[in-house]
Amino acid sequence: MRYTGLIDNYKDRLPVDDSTKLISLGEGNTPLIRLENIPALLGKNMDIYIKYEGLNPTGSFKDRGMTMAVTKAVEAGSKAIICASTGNTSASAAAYAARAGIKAFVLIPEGKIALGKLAQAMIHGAVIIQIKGNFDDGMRLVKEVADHAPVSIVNSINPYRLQGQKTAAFEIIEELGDAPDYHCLPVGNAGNISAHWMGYTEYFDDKIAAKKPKMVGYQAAGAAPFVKGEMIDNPETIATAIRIGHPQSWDLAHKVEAESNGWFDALTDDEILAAQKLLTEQEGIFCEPASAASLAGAMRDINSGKIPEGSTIVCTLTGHGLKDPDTAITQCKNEMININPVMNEVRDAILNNM
Ligand code: AN7
Repeated sequence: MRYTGLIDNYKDRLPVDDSTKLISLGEGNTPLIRLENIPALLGKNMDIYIKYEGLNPTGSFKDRGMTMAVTKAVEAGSKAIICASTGNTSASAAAYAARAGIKAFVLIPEGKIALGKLAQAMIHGAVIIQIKGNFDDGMRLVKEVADHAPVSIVNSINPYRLQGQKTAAFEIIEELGDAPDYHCLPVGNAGNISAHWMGYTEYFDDKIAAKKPKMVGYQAAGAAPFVKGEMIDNPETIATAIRIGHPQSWDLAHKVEAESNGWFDALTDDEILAAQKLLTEQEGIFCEPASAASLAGAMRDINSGKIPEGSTIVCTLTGHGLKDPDTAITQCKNEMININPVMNEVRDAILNNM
């Protein structure tokens, strides 16, 4: 059977009917990869799984929400969508708008989105509006302008986004046979952690899962309003995807924390980059910096015993590493070897580096 995307796969659990025209690029159904080498390095007996959301059509989890949001926008007769974005939402909105034959307007913080994401928004033909401000400024403007122009907002304040994104939890339960003990995610606006909790709760209530996980949200230290307990006006982090100080799902996320007995914590940029590198070198999995916050946090909490030995853990890697080539190259200090095009020099390069 050909896989035709997550709405088709879960149509009984999503707000569509037989007459709804689905706008899909085959999103969802992403790999759940068991870590082989990192648990041994930690010296712990742990089942750590990576939900590799970077393998969605535009390279991030946003596609799960965007297929729903754009499907419903088109169904409602909308001819244009709009979002503020740290990059991935704009890339996804641009692609799904192209697929639907409608217009995408994207507000991005000038100079603060990763190169791959900018390339995507541009090549798909979105109208790119760079603002001299950050994501939070963009979000405020998008909400204001939606009352003055015929555009549908496709940020995660659009409830269809979370409906689409909850399907990641369904897939995990189906593959593991139950929910994990802990689910770790990077947190920006906190839409995704809230959507996962919706999915876990739905399968638990329908007795498809016997348990629900503790939800653990990790932020970048310079952009950690949930850890600080209040909004932040000038968020800063190398993980530009989660450079957000005024999360849109503030109340929802606190509900998730309380209901799941989970917690929020923050990682420094150095910790985030170290986890990104460890994952690429030890497991062959390349994610963008923001995504690595989930593994960085999980490793810290495993080491401290906060996440006990023997637990089953899922870490979501929200975006592909190719989204941000600059940060990847900059952090690789191992220099390239430059040689003349002769065999001896190639041989020496090999023998000196075995
Ligand atoms: C790779 O694209 O907010 O906590 O505008 O791109 O649901 O906000 C991106 C967020 C984590 C945080 N990882 O998810 C945007 C945007 C990556 C991301 C998050 C984002 P939420």
